[in-house]
Amino acid sequence: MYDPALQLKRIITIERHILEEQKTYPEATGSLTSLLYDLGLAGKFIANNAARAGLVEILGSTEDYNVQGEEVMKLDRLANETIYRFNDHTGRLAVMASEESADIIPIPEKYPTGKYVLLFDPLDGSSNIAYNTPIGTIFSIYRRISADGPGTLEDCLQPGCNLVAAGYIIYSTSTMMVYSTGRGVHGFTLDPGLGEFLLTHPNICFPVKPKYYSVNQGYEKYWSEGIKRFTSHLQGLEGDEKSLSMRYVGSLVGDFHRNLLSGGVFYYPADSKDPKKPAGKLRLTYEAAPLAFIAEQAGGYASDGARNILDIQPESLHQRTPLFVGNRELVEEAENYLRQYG
Ligand code: AFP
Repeated sequence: MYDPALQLKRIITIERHILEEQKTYPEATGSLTSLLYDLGLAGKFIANNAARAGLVEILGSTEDYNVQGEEVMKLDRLANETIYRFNDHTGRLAVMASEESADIIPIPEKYPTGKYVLLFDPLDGSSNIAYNTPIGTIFSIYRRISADGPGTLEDCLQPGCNLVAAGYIIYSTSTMMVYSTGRGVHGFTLDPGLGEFLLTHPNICFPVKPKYYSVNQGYEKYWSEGIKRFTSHLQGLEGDEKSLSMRYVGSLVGDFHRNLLSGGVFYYPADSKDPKKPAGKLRLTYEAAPLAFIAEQAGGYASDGARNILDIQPESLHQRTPLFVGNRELVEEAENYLRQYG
């Protein structure tokens, strides 16, 4: 029988969840809690605009190029601006860095600085905007290294193992925010009627039996022998193993999220396609490290093919890295193939 009291008891908003997590850290000041909440708010704002993109004609190119030389879509700019504006004045951050900006983003002098550092990819997978396929925002939160005053480049160039929290917001059939503060991975679905993120996926772990592998197989001719053999292995062509299904959206958040829930491995290896990008396309700080943190918290693993992504000390803000992420045993198999065949 429908029991409204029981129904209401089951509803856990993201605010309540974050606050309850905060209680487990007696020394917490509430700053991280508010920062995560503000990121959720920015996510709602971006989701709202993404859903109306076609209608309000904000979809389309700004005919501008970002620091990666990629075309900047209008929605990218809006997402970038949204995250910056929601966080520049709160006194929680020392500095920010965005995939869309060449340099670190200082906190305006008129506002106080705080103890955290925010790195973000405002709208990952933006070449998918025009096709109604999933896109996402990825964020990373570190503690500042510098003592006080304006944050520095060094604050932003920390290895993933220093992450305090990381997460993503996926804009798709529904909008979801998935985050971890190092105590498991939790997913919240936006209820569009309430305008609230509600806990729908507590304690997400990679299923033991993986279902999918995700890679842009169109680039096979640019791959090393090790990547080719690893892929044949996943296809069940080496020996009499079962094959995995292949799924690739071309939007990292979409591909990662699906594999997190279904089990599998995503990889964007180093290839010989573009001599200017020998380490592949993905960025260590904005994409690989935060997803590696989520993956580890969900029982998985992320590697650049030879070492744990979380151990890599970034040397520059927009550094690229090969990325293998998903079920631990699949990523370790990738490492073995690369070790053996290069
Ligand atoms: P865009 O933001 O330009 O769409 O790039 C998305 C992305 O950085 C990442 O989300 C995808 O996994 C990857 O690139 C797809 O790259 P390919 O189109 O080369 O497969």
